[in-house]
Amino acid sequence: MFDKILIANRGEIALRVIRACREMGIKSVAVHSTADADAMHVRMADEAICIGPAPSTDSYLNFAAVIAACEVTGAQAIHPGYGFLSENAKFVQIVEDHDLTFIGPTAEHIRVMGDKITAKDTMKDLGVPCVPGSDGGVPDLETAKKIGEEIGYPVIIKATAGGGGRGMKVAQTAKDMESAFRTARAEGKAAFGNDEVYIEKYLTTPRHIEIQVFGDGKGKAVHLGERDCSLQRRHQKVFEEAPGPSITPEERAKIGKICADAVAKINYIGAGTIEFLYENGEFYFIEMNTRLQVEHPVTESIFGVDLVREQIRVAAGLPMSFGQEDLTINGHSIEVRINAERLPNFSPCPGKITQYHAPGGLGVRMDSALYDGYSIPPYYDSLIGKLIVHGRDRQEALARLHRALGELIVDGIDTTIPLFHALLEEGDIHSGEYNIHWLEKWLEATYG
Ligand code: MV4
Repeated sequence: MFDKILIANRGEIALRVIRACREMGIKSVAVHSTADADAMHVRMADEAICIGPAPSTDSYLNFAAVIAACEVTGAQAIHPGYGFLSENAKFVQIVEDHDLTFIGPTAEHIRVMGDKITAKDTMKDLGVPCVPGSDGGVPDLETAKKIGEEIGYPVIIKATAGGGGRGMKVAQTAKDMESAFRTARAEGKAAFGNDEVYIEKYLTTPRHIEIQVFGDGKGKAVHLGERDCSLQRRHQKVFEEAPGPSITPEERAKIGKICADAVAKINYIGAGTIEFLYENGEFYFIEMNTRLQVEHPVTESIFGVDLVREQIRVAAGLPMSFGQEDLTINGHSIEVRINAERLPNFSPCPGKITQYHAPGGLGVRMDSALYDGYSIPPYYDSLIGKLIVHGRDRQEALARLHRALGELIVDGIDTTIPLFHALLEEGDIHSGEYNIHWLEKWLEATYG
C-alpha cells in the first residue's frame, strides 16, 4: 500500500480523497494555486504545496508542477478526483513514465473512451446496447443524408471528441441535415481540433441513467446499480438519485451484468460510469466516463461502500474488498448540487461566505470545503457543496432532503439552494416522473 498520496484537485473532492486516505493510514499531500492558499483542502491534508498561479491551466492542469510536487513530497500515487487531469490520457502516460501510480484507469482506457466513436465501437463489440446510428464516423454530407434516410429522422450529429453536450446538433428532418452536419463538424474542430462526427437516432424523451462499474484491472468487475441524473440544465446535473425511480430490479440486474462483464473483459481498473439513455424500457449506451463522478456518493449511500478507498486499493494492486454477491441495495439516496450561482440564470456568484452551517442528523451527508469566512475564488467550478441524503425509501429520502435543506445555511453569496426548495414542491419530483428535458422546461415555465 502507498504511504503517501498526492491529490491533484481542490474543493470538496480533495477533502473526499483526504478522508479516505486518513481512514487507510495513508498520508495526504494537497496541491494548490496561489488563489487557494486558504482553501480547506490545504488545511486538511497532511502536507500542502503551491503549484502555480490562480488559472487552472497554470496550476491544477500543469503536468510538470504536479509531477514535481510528487517528487518533492515523496508521494507515490496521484488521485485526480474529477475534472482537471482525471481523464487526461497524456498526463496518465507521464505519471507512469515517472514510476508514479495514477489512481484511475490506464491511459489506453481513457483514450478509447475519450473518443466517442471508439468508445461506442468498443461497447458494441462487448455486447452493450447502443443507440442505432452510423457505423463509426460519417465522412461527408452525402453519407450523412443517406444514414438519415436509413435510420429515420430526427437524428443527432455528434462530434467524436465531444461529450457532455458539446459539439451536438439535432436534425429534425432531412432539410436540417446540411446545417446540423456542418455545425457539429465545425464545433468539433473549433473546440477539440477534431472534426470527425457520427450520427444517432435522436431519442426525444429519454432519462439519463448511468451504471456505476468497478474493476480490479485483472478481469474481475462488478456493477453498483444505476443513478438517474436526468435533472440537468445545459448538461450540468443538479439533482441525482439512486436507485433510479423508473428501473426495476430485473432491469438493473440485466444491464448491470452487461456492464460489469464488458469492463471485466477489457481488464478495466477502478471506478467507471457507463452512461445510457433510457426510453420505453430500453437502455442505449452513449458514453463512458473513466473517473470517479461528482454524484458517486448516492451509490456509496445505498451500497454502503467507500468507492475512493476501493480505487486506492486496486491501484495498489490489492483485490477489491467486495464481489457482486456482497452488493445489495439499502434504501434510497438523493444528491443535490449546491452551486455558487444566482438564479434564475445560474450566473456564477463567487464571494465571501459570511456564515456556513452544514445540516446533520440521520441519513445526511454534506460534502463541502466551505467554512465561515471563506472566500470562493472566481477561477474555478461553481460547485461548492453536495448535500446527500439517505432514507429507507424514496419518500423518506425526499422528506429528509427537505429537512436538511432547511438546516443548511450558506450566507454571503447566492446559491442553488432555493431551486431545491422549489423543486420539492413539484408533484413530478415526488412521483419521479421526469426526463432529460423536464428541468429546462420547468425553469422556463417558472422563471420565464
Ligand atoms: C442524445 C440525446 C438524444 N438522442 N443522443 C447530451 C449530452 C451527451 N452526454 C449526450 N446527450 C444527448 N444525447 C441521442 N441519440 C439527448 C442528449 C441530451 C441529454 C442527455 C443526457 C442528459 C441531458 C441531456 C440534455 C439534452 C440532450
